[in-house]
Amino acid sequence: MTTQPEFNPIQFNAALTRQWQRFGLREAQEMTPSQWWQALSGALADMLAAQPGAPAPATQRHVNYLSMEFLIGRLTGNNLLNLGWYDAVNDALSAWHISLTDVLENETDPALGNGGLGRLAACFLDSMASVGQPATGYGLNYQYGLFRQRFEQGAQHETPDEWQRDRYPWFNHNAALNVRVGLGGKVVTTEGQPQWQPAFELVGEAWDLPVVGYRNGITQPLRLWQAKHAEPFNLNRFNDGDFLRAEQQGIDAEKLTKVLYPNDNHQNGKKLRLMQQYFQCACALADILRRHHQAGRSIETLPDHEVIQLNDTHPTLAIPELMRLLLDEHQLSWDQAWQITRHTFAYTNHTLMPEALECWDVRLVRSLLPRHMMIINTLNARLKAVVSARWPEDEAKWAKLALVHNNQLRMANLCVTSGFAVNGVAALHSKLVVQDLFPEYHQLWPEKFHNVTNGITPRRWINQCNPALSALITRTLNTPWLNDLDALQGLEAFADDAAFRAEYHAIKQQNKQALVGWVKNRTGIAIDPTALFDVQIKRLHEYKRQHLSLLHIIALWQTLVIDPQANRVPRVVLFGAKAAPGYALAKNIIYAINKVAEVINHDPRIGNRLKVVFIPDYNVSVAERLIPAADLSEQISTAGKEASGTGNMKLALNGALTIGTLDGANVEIAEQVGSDNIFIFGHTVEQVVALKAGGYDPAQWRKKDPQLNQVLQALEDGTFSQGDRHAFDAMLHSLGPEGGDPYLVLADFQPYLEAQAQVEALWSDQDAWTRATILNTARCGMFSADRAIRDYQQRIWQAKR
Ligand code: CBF
Repeated sequence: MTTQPEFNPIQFNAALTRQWQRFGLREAQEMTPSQWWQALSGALADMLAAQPGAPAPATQRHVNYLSMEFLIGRLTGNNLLNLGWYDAVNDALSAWHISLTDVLENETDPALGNGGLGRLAACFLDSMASVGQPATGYGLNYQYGLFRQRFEQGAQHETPDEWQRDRYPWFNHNAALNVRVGLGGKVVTTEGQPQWQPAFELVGEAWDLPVVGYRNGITQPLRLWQAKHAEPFNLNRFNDGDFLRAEQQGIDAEKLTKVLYPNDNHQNGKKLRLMQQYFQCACALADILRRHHQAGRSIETLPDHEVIQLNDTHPTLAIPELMRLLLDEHQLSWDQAWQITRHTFAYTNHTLMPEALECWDVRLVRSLLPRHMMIINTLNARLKAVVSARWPEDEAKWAKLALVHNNQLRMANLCVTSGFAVNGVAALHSKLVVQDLFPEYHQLWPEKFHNVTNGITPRRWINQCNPALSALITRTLNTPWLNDLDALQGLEAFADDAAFRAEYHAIKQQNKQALVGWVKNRTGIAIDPTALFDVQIKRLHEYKRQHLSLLHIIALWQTLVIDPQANRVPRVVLFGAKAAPGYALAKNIIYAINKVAEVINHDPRIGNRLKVVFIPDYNVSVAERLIPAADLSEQISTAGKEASGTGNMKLALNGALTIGTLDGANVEIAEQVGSDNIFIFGHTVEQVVALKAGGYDPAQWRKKDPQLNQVLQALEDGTFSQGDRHAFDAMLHSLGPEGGDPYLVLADFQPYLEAQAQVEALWSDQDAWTRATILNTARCGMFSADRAIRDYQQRIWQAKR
C-alpha cells in the first residue's frame, strides 16, 4: 500500500503564494477570511494534483460509483485530517497570525445531495480511498445545490444555493476529458445495423474533486460532469446582428446541470431530470471505456476490470447506454454485448417507498433516447421469454415483472434484470426487498440478492466533528482505530471506570456548551446546556414522523402546565430538516413545529424545562455540530419504511442513545449496543401490516386515548396559532379519518410516550446514562463505512463469478 507523503512547508508556502497573487494582492495578510479559505484550499489542491497517483492493484476490479448525488460536505478540514497535515498547516498559518479553525469556518458547503443517499455516497468514496479500493465517483456538477432554507413566521422559504459562485477551489478541470453526448433524433438502419442519429449534441466537462484516503497516500477522483453546448456561440447569428441570441444555445445547454432536484424518496417525472440522468450515464460510460482502452484492454474483458455500482435507480440508463455502445460502436453481437453488460452492473436499492420507485413514460424516453428504447424493448421481449418459461400463461406475473408495462418504463426492474447483484442497505431492508419488492426475481435469481448494511466514515463523523472525543479514544486505546473501528470495543472495559466516565461526560458537556452559543447566534434561542438534548435531524417526511415527536412535545408541555412542579427532566428538542419545496404536508409539519416552539419557548410557566428549536438550513456542517452534542437520537420512522438511516449510526457513535422503532439499521444498532442501552418502541413491521390489514382507523385510537385527544385538540383549537383553527389542517387531515394516518403516528403515540418515560428514568441517573453512552460508542464499530466497503468487495465487487 502507498504511504502518506510528508507535508512539505516550502512547497505549501509557494503554492499559497501563487494563490494570493491570483487575487492581485501584495501580501498574504491582505486576504479576507473567505480568500484565506480559497487560497488554502487551492494551494492544497495544487499540492495533491502534483503528487504521483497510486498504481491501481491489477487484481481488483475498479469500482465506478454512479450516483446523482454526492453530499460531500466541507472538504478542506476533512482532507487535511486524512492527509495528516492538519497540525502542520495550523502551524504554518499561525506564522501569518491566522487561525486554521477560523479559516475553515469560511468554507462553503457543497450541497450536492438531498439526504441519506447522497451522504452515503460521500462516505463510501472516503472509505474506498481509505481501504485502497480503486474507485471513481461519477456524478453531476450542479451549479445550484439543494436550496437554502429560512423560516418566515415559522414557514419554510427556499432560496437558491449558488455554492460555487466564487469558484470552488478544490475543483480540477481537465478539458482533455470532455465527452460528447447526444439527445433526441432518430434511429436509421443501414444494412440491418441500427444507428442513432441524435438531434443535437452536448459536451460533458469533467470537474474533479479529490477524495483523499486516510493517511495512505491514495487520492481518487469524484468526477462531476457539467453540461456545455458543443458550439456555445453562434458566430453567424452574431454577424447578422442577432447579438442577444448568439449565445442562446450555450445557455440552454448549461441549464441541464444547473439544478439538483430537491426531492428525497420521491420521483416527479420531469423531462429535464431524465435528461440529467442520461447525460450523467453517457459521460461516465464514455470515461470508463476510455480508461479501459487506454489500459490496452479488449472490450470483452470489461467486466474483469470494471464494475459499475448504481446508487439507486437514478443512473439506470447506463445499462442501455452500455448495450448501445457495444452493439453500435463496437459492433458486438447481442449475446456478446449482453454477456458483458450483465456482468458489469450491480444495483443498490435504497427504498421501498412506492412513490420513490422510478417509472418513466415510454414516449418521453423514446423521444429523447430512441435507440435506447429499442434496446430496452428487446430486453423486455427476452425477459418475457424467461418469465413465461418459469410461469407459463401467468399474465399477472408478467404484469409485475415486465420492464415496460402500461407505457411505463420501470427502472428497478431493468436494474435487477440486467445487473449481477442487487443489495439492500440494512438487514431488515434487504429482507423486505426480497420478500415484498422482488419476490419473483428472487425466485428466478436467488444468487443475485445480498445485504450490505450501510456505514459512515469515522474520519468525518467522529475524528473531524468530535475532536475531543476522538482524542480521548486515541489516548485510551493507544492503537490506531480510525481505520479499524472494531477497535472501539476496547472502550467497553472503561464503561465502569469512574474517571473515564467523568472524562467522557465532560466532553459531551463541552460539546453541548459549544452548541448553546451557536444556537443562540443562529436562532436567538437560549437553551440550557444541562438539559437533555433530544435531536431529530433528517429530511422532513411523513414516514420519518417528526410530527410524532411534536405530539410528545405538546403532551409534555401540557403536563408541565398542569403541574409546574412535576418531576420531569429538562429537555431541549432540536430539529433540523428540509422539506421538498413541493411537499405541502411536510412544510406544514415544519410550520407546526415552529409555531408550537414559539408558544412553548415563551411560556413563563415552564421556564427552562422545555425548549424547542428548529435549526434553519440543516446541512452536513450543521450535522457536524449537532451530533457530538446530542444526548438522545430520534429514529422514529414507521417500521418498514426507513431503508437504513445513517444519522442513527453517527449519533450512536458519538454517544447519543437512540429512541427508535425496529426499522432500518436501528435493528442492527439495537443488536450491537444491547437492549439496555437503547429505547425501542412501537409497532413492528409485522404488526404494522396486521394493523393495516385489519382496517386501521386512527379515529378509534384517538377516541380511546384522552391524552392523545387533548394533544390533537390543542393543535386544532388555535392554541399554537393565535386562534387560527386551520393553521395545521394539512397535518391534522393526514392524521385523521380522511387521511387515514398512513404512517400510524397515532398507533405509536402511547408506546413512544412510554419509551420517553424510560429515557427520563435513565437520564435521572447520570452515571448510568453515561455508561450506556460509552457502550454505544464502544459497540458501534460495525457501522464504519470501511466495513460496508469490505462487504461490497467480498459479496459483490470482487466475488468469484
Ligand atoms: O441508503 C442510504 C439512505 O438512502 C435513503 O436516504 C434514500 O434516499 N432512499 C433512505 O431513505 C435511507 O434510509 C438510507 O439510509
